[in-house]
Amino acid sequence: MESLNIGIVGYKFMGKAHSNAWMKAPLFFDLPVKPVMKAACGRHEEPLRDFADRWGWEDIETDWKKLVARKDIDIIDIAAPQNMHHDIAVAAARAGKHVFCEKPQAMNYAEAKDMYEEVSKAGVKAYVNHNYRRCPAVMLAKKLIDEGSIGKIYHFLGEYLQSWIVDPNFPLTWHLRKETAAYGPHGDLGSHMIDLARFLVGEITSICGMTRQFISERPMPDEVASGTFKAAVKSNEMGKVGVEDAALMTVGFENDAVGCINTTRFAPGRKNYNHFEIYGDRGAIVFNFERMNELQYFSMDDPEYAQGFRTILATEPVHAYIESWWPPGHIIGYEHEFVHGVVDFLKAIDGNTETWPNFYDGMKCMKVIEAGLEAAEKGKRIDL
Ligand code: SOE
Repeated sequence: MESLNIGIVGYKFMGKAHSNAWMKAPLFFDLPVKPVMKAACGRHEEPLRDFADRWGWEDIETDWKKLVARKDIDIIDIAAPQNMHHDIAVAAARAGKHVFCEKPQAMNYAEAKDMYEEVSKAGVKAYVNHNYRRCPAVMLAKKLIDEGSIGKIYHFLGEYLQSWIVDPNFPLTWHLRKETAAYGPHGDLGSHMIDLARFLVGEITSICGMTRQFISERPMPDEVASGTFKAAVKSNEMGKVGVEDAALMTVGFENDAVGCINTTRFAPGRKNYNHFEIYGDRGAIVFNFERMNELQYFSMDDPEYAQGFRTILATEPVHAYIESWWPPGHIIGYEHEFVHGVVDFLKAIDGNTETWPNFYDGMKCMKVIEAGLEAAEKGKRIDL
C-alpha cells in the first residue's frame, strides 16, 4: 500500500486534534493509502520535541519553509493560527504538496482566493477543516434536508456561543490580536456556522449585523504556555484587543431562506454551544454540538396526534462513519470528526476526487465573514 508522508505545522490544540486523527484513521477505517506522521514543525524546539515524541512524529522542523521543501513530505497539515495559512498553503501547493488546512481558511477574502487559485493551478488536493460537517448527526441533518423531509427551508438560525474569554484577566492571546487573527468570534466561530449554513441550506447572498468589543485591553500572554482556552499571563503589561468580542448577523440565502449567525466567547454556561435550528414548510431540525450524537427532528408528515420533536441518537451503523467505531449508543466525540476528515481527505487524494469543504468553500466562507464585518462597520446590508 502507498504511504503518504505528513508534515504538520502547529503543535497545540489543533496539532493535538490533527495528530490524533492521523494516528487513529488507519486503525478504525480501511484506507487506500497509509498516512505516515513524518515531521512536526513549530517555533519552540523543546515543547515541539515533547509533542513529536508523545504523538509519534518521526522528526521535527523549526522552519515551515524547510518542511515544505522536504522531498519526503507529501501532505502539509496547517494546524497553526490563520495568519500563517496563506503563505504555508501557497508554498505547499507550489511544491506539489496536498494541503489539509485548519479553519478559517485565511485572514481575508483576498488571501483565501489566492489560496484557491494556487491549489487549482498546482492540481493538488486542499481541504479546510470545518470538522462539524462530519458529525454523524449533522450528516443526518444533511440527508433529511436533501431528501426533502423538512420541505422548503425558510429559516437557518445559528448561534455559536462559548465563554472562555469572558474573564477580563484572560490574556491577549493570538485569537484577540488583529495581526494574528483578523477577526474575533465572527470568523473563529462564525466560519463554522457559515460553512454549515452553506452545507445544509445554500449560498448566502446578503448579510447585515452588529459587532461589539466588550474588553479593550488584556494582560500580555506567556506565548508558549497560553493557547486556545488556555490562559497563561506573562506580566501586568497590557495589550490592546484588536478584534470584536461578539457578532450578531442576519443573513439572506439565494433560495430566499433567511437566518442569523450569532457568535460570542462571552456566554457563561455555554462551553462549545454550536447550535442551529432549520425550519422548513414540512418540518424542522435542531442540532446542539454539546449533545453532538443527537439530532432533533420534527415532521409535519407525522399524524397530528403524534407530532413533536423527536430526538434521534445518530449512533447506528446506518449513520455516517459510525460502522467503523462502536456499537449503537456507544457515542463518539469531538475528535472523531477530525478522523472522518482525514479519512475522506486521503480517499480524495487516492481516488482523485474532490475534497469537501475545499478551498473554494473556504473562499466563499471568507467572503461572508468579510462582508459581515463590513456590514457591521457601515451599518448597512452588504449584498454578496
Ligand atoms: C476556539 O473558539 C475554538 O477552538 C475554535 O477555533 C474551533 O474551531 C472550535 O471547534 C472550538 O473552539
